[in-house]
Amino acid sequence: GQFEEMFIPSFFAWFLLPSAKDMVVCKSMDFLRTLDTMEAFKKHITDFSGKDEEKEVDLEQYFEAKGPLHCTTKFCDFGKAEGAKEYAMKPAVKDFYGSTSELSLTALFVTPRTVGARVSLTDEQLLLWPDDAEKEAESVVPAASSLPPGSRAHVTLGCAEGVEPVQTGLDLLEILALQKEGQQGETVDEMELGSLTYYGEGRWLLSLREPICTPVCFSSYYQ
Ligand code: ACK
Repeated sequence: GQFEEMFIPSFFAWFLLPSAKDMVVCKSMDFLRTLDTMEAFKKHITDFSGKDEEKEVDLEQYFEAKGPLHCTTKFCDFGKAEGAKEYAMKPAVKDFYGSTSELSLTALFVTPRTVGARVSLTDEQLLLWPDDAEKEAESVVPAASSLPPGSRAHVTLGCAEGVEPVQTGLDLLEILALQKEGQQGETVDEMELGSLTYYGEGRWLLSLREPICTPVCFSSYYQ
C-alpha cells in the first residue's frame, strides 16, 4: 500500500510541551546563574576558562540552546543509523507514538561542553528505550554498557561553542560511571534546589531535592 515505504525521522524523542518548556529553561538558567557565582565554582574556574585564572565565566552566555527541548530515545539519522529501521517498527513505538506522559528530571549537570538534565524513566517509558543506547557510547565511555538501561536519558539544555548535542548524554554517562566506580565526588554545597557535587574536570552535578516533572509527547523530528 501507499504507506509501505516508511520515512524514518532524524530522531525519536519525548518532546517537552510548550507550556512546560519555559519553566524548565527558567530553572536551568537559575541554576547556571547561581553556580557561576559560587566560590566552589570559582575555585575550579580554569576548567572553563582555560589557563586564565582571573577570567570570569558567565555560564548563561557560555552555553547555547539548540532546537526544541526533548529527551532522545533513538537517533535514527533518517534511517542511516544502526538499528533505526528496527526501532521505528517496534510495536511499542507505534503504540505510544503521539501519546503524552510526564518526564521526571532528577538532576542537572554542567561540564565544560554541555549543560543538561538527567531523566529518570518509568518502566513504561523504558519500553521505548533502545537496548543498545548505553552500549553505543562504549567507545567514548568504556563503563557505559555496565550502567542500567535508561542511564543515558537526558534533556540537552545547552552546548558550548562548537559542541554537538550528542555530547550531553556522553557527559552524563561519564558522571554516572564515576559514581558507579565509587567516586564520591566532592559535595560542595547544599543549594535550595538540592546538593551539588564536583567530579573533577569541570563536571558538576546537582541532585534535585524535588524532581522537576514536565509533560511530554512521544514523537519524532524530521528536520
Ligand atoms: O541532545 P540530544 O539527545 O543529542 O538530541 C540530539 C538529537 O539526537 C538530534 O541531533 C542526538 N544525537 C545525535 N547524534 C547521536 C548519536 N550518534 N547517538 C545518540 N544520540 C544522538 C542529539
